[in-house]
Amino acid sequence: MKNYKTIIAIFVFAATLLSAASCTNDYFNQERYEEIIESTFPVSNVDKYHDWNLMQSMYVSADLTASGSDPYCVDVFDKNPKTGGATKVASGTISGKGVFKFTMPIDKVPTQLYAIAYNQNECVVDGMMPVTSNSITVKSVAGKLYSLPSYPNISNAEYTYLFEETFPQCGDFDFNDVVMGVSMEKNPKAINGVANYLDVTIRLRAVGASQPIAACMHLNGITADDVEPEFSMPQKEWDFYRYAIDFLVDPEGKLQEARGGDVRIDLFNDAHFAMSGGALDETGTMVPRVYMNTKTDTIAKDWITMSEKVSTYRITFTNEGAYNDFTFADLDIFVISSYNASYYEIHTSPFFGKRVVKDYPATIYGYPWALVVPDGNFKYPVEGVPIGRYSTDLSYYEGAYQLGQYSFGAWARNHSNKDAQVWYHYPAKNLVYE
Ligand SMILES: [Ca+2]
Repeated sequence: MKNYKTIIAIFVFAATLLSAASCTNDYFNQERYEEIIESTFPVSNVDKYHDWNLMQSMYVSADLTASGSDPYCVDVFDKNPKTGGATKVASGTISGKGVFKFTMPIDKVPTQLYAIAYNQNECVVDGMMPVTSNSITVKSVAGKLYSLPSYPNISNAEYTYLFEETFPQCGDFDFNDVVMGVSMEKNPKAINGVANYLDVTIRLRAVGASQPIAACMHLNGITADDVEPEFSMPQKEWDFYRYAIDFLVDPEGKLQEARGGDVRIDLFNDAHFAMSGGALDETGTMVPRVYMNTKTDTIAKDWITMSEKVSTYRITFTNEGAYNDFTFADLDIFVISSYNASYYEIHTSPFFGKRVVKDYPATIYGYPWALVVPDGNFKYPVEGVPIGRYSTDLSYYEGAYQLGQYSFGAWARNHSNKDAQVWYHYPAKNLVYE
């Protein structure tokens, strides 16, 4: 019965979308489309007000006027960086007084954070600060100096961007079609003496897809007036802009303009080719169109294991306010896949429906085809296993994150359920890629 319903839904869906492509947007039956998605999404009764957000916006309020008007870098850590195992969660640059933003996982807002304010010559704040109303205060005291920080091996907070390639169609919602670990490091002029750099490091972890997928990075709210026109990335031994979706062109180190006026960097044209490191299949002419790092079974040989591919993009900010306020909540990394002769962009929340590169004829706001999980060690589902499943008929949780009240399904059904906001820490054994 269930399968029959799904087949009919997919058939109607294809017909609906066909009319969308052949006519104008006005002929697209949005209501019918939403019904189809509702009936095929693996979790039933999804929260209508879901924002699919796992990040909390946080603030650093700094007053360094007691130390003069020189710019200082303020670094924030989740614990004392001298004791090991600390992660850097934020950096900003402050001359005198100022505020800057960062994000923390919504389920892990701490009661205190460690802050250091320093420049090339001196350190004026060094200690644990209480968190009040998602904010910490960093204040220097006249004449009080600490030794300059030199902490080896402090990692930056890394978030995981997960994509389902099938938008605007339903898919298996395993959210592993492209998996990227993303971290940001602010390296301000107060430390390097040159400029306010933002380094975005993207760790391409998996491509659990069989069709070509491109990717792009849009810096929300950042225009050409806020940044230098050129960015840098390390030279690759293979061409990130070759193959399949012959769509994005090599930006050759120049920031491009997004629709609406922000800046963007096209990342790659073909996730398989990027992940393979430029390797082709046994014919030597085709991109290996197989699952990469999402399968381990020995039955079908439609998969390979690849090393992760890491790239750092350096953007130079000229607008200090924009630099300080730029957080993961503004980092719109998305993928592009083709369906029915159109290219569709698949964005994470809150960028659902954004048109950065080109227009496309469908939008749906209630359901996700992409997620940001605020954890660099997030274990994504193995091929074909939905991230979570719940049907009111059966009333139990399934899928890769199925731990009852701490499951993806429970979160999908109620976005403000505090217990369920921790779902991403509780993978089901053998249903995630390890
Ligand atoms: Ca997949």
